[in-house]
Amino acid sequence: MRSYEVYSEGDLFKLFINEVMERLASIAKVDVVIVGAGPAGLSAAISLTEKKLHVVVFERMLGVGGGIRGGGMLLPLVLVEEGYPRQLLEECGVKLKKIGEGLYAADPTESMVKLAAKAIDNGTIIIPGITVEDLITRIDDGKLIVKGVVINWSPIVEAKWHVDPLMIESRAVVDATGHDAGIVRVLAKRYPNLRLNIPGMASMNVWLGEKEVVAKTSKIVEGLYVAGMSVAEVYNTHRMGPILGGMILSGKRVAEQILRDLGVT
Ligand code: 48F
Repeated sequence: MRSYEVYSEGDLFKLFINEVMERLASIAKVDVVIVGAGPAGLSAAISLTEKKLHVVVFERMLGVGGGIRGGGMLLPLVLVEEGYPRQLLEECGVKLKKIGEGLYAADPTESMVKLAAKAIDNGTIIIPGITVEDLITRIDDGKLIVKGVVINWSPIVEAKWHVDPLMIESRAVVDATGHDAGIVRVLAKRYPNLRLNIPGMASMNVWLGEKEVVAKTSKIVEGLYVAGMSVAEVYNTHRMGPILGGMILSGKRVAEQILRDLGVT
């Protein structure tokens, strides 16, 4: 008999529950919650954990990679530009093929799982199957501050069951929900006085869109930041198709803003 075969099914249940409770308790209060495990969220997680911040990523689906998983029109390829995006993917061990001046091709699944692996190796906790459905907020001296997120199991949210959620405190929250811009939308709904207008993205203009999404990556209110395609939705910047550079740079930029605001050097 192998050593582990001494454990009955009930013993395994108890070991499982004790361990998972310990893990979940460790994320009750974190430095940064990132909503969405697409390229922007994963890039932000990598930069933040390089500075040793305690980061959790909640992902609604079961897998990582967001919209990139489908490549372009379900054809398994993604494009990557020269500079930091190429450098980061190479650091993660992603195989890149030069297909034009300053332009590389990569496998979408490989790119996403290796970005996720680097984020995890740096200390990021990624939890799939959880939907962030609301925010924790406070008003301090008349100023709205986001203090964390409200979470529920995605199948519960999908089924529209009324099950009360649970809460995670954080010093910063990043809306990296892609085309949903779901967290900024929740804020707009909860606080109509903010008059947050979310127009949606503008039509395709690849190179302009790639620049805009980085330039507009920003803080929405104290404690809440937006990165990746959520930026395009919130600020009506242009869409860009299956290309990774803007997403990776937007994730890096939001991390730099958070580090500055939290006073981390
Ligand atoms: O959509 P997604 O990949 O967003 P991104 O990181 O990258 C956009 C690119 O995929 C692609 C592009 C533009 O040309 O390159 O469009 O900005 O990843 C967003 C992730 O967030 C999850 C969603 O399942 C996806 O994996 N998500 C969305 N809403 C929630 C969420 C939510 N409320 N709670 C948890 N996860």
